Amino acid sequence: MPRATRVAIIGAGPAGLLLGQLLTVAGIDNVIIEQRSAEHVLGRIRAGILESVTVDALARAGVDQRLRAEGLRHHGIELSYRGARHRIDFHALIGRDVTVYGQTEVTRDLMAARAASGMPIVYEATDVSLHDFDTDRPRVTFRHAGSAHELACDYVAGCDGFHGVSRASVPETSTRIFERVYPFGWLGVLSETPPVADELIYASHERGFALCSMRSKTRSRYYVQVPATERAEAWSDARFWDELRARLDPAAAQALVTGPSIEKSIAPLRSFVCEPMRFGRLFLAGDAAHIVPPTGAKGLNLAASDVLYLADGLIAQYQRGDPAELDAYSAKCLRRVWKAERFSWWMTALLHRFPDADAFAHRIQQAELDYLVGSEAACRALAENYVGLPA
Ligand code: RFL
Ligand code: PHB
Repeated sequence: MPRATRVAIIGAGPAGLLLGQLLTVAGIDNVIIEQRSAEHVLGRIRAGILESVTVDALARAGVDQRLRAEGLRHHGIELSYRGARHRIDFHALIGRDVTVYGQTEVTRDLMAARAASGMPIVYEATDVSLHDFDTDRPRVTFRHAGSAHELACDYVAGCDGFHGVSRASVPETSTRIFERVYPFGWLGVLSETPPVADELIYASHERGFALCSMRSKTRSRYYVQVPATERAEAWSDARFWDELRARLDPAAAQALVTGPSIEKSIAPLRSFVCEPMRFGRLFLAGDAAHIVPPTGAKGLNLAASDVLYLADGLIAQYQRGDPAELDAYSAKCLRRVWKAERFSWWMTALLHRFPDADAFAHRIQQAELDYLVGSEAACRALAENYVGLPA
């Protein structure tokens, strides 16, 4: 176990693994410390849509071979409401597209690259604690396989997600938190069945929102909006498929191929931003600093853009002794983060049923959907945000 490194990275989700790889490629020593096992990290089914900025970041990290071969390029999405579907053609509107490639696969590719690089990664670390990041000599302590360890470093990258130790180590008086918790969650099912359509369908229905997504041409990912208090155990596969079918347009409901679920879980929906994203020599990146509701497919992509900025800042510092990019890190990230927060909040408000919405709110929501599908300008605004704003 190394006793010192340049950058200590807390968390081996996509943010931590990608940062590790970008630094390794640039010749900057780093150690990743993760509290769970590699199998546990790979078992979490999460995001599925990559922006081109994320694909480019993975290419720069040298982990895009399988993504290029197996990822599905999608030129648009479909919106379904009042029994009909309306296509938003990203390619025609703005000449760009997105790639369908699961977060699990991104993580698997990054883990393989880490193993090949020989750079240290510690799984199943417990009692991870951050010390002295307000000085020039930060340290990370943790326990692993029964013994205590201390790692001295120049910088700490807090990539340990929403519930991690990094943000929690910062005094509350040094942060400002912005938060919105939604009164519903998404019940998700993964199944070894062909997707109902060639592209994603985002459905707004009086029974609630539904999303038809996919991982490949033979594996589907579906979601239905459920109350925040709901438990996944209350949903048999049959109940899930009936509810999904009820929220789709007749053609999609007819075409839906069902099968046993491989995974079923509920994700709460939340908007959250912690400002700033830097505290002395501690930098927060990804879900450790911000959460978006999944409606805009932005969570994983924001984690990737934070990490790109952080890697560039650390490279400028180590290779040229130039601290300017690290100094600008928080402000630069937050500008992009807030635009993604706005878009994700807007998509969520547009497509979900809110339990406290009155008749006026319903009419406004319907009018907004009608305006959107009838206006090229509005469709272009959605397309521009969905495929991802420039890094
Ligand atoms: P992650 O993926 O949460 O990884 C953080 C890692 O840090 C570890 N960790 C610690 N390690 C050491 N010490 C500690 N004290 C630690 N505490 C935690 C954790 O075990 C974990 O391995 O954050 P990262 O890397 O920032 O990546 C962000 C993305 O994972 C996230 O934005 C998206 O997955 C969000 N998200 C979704 N985004 C989408 O774009 N589309 C989706 O469909 C979608 N579904 C989801 C999601 C997030 C979910 N969460 C967080 C509950 C579904 C769920 C259920
Ligand atoms: C997914 O495939 O899991 C997915 C796709 C698009 C979203 C959210 C989740 O907006």
